[in-house]
Amino acid sequence: MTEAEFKKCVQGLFRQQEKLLTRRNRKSSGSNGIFDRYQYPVLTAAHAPIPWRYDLNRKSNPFLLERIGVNAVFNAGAILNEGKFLLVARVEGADRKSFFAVAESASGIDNFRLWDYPILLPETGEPDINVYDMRVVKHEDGWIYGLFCTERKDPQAPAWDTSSAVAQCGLARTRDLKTWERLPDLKSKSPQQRNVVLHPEFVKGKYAFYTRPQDDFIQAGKGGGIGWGLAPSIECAVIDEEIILDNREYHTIQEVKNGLGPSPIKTSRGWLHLAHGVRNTAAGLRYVLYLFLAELERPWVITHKPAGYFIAPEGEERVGDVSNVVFSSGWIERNNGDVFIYYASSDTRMHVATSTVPRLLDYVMNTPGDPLRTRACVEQRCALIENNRAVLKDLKAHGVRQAGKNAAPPHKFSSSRKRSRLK
Ligand code: M1P
Repeated sequence: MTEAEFKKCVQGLFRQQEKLLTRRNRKSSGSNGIFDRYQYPVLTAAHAPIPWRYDLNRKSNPFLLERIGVNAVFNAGAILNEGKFLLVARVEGADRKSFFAVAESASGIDNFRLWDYPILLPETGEPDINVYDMRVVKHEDGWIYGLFCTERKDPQAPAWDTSSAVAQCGLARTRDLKTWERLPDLKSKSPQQRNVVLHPEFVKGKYAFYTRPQDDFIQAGKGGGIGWGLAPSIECAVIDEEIILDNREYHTIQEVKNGLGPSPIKTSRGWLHLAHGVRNTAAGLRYVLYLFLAELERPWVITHKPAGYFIAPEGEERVGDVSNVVFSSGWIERNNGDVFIYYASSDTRMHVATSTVPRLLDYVMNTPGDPLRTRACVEQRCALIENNRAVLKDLKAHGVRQAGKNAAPPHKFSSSRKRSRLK
């Protein structure tokens, strides 16, 4: 490449990326009334700045090759800071190691740009091999905390086993998301901790954590799920006792595992939570998002929990490095009650969905819970149909016509008739 050709190619790289970074994002059609999806992902590997990936010096890179690739950008924490929507994204290099980087947008739905440098996170005395999935929490003590998963090779694993890891909760804090102070990792009785989230307020004068104890906890017959525990200090956070706040449950969207997403939103009716549930399928694990509400005074007590999922992977979201996954570790509530839900699809890219606190509360408080039996589920649906028939009759009386109306009455079989028909 001549010098002129090289320059042209460099300009081409920037021009192409600029198109992506300035692209407008619009609401997709077909909302279910609970939230709106958007046409494009908000952050992808292609959003990683050119200087992070290319050596732009013709002498050391005469073919203008991409030197340090980025594989995916996903599972971001989120915070509104000085009026800007900030995502603390998990950026995964082509080398499989993840790190954190802040992306900023004025609208929250498009034009996210990563800051010039990724976060250079301080290490503890026991260096992290990999870090991922930071939850960002503005705590009432005045600090912004980042809680993330830190993974290191399992020291107990035999030499041939090069994949077993120990996952624990790493802690860091900042005032500006640029300079970070690393704190010792959270200590609990569980040998594995992922998806740990800090509650934004003190509870009984202590720091409160949502946890996800594993292995020993489950083997001890305690079930496992989203846990809750208190620590007197954050500089040396130790949880002595964990209780399970939201259990795994047979034949639900969270039968294999679950984990909390971002820190909860405080509403007049309780703490609003976003979490992920995992179930098994013949095609592997399926991750979906669900919501629940907990008491204001006793945040470890759930008051409302709709059955099933709130967001499940759809369309292109279904495919990626780990397919059939949606995962959220960040959402933002604006003063006017708008809620921006940031979720990743298939461990590959970030999306946004928007809703409002009143809508989400209506969904959480008035959607029936899971009765855990198929017959009871059908009864719930029949009750809805029955009510709607009365409403529709009334609407018809006022001249509203229904498209594709099927006037057949609901079948009401007695148990014995049902049995004979099924034979
Ligand atoms: O691959 C799906 C997700 O798997 C893990 O989440 P969990 O521990 O809840 O199963 C994490 O590795 C997460 O980053 C990933 O998105």
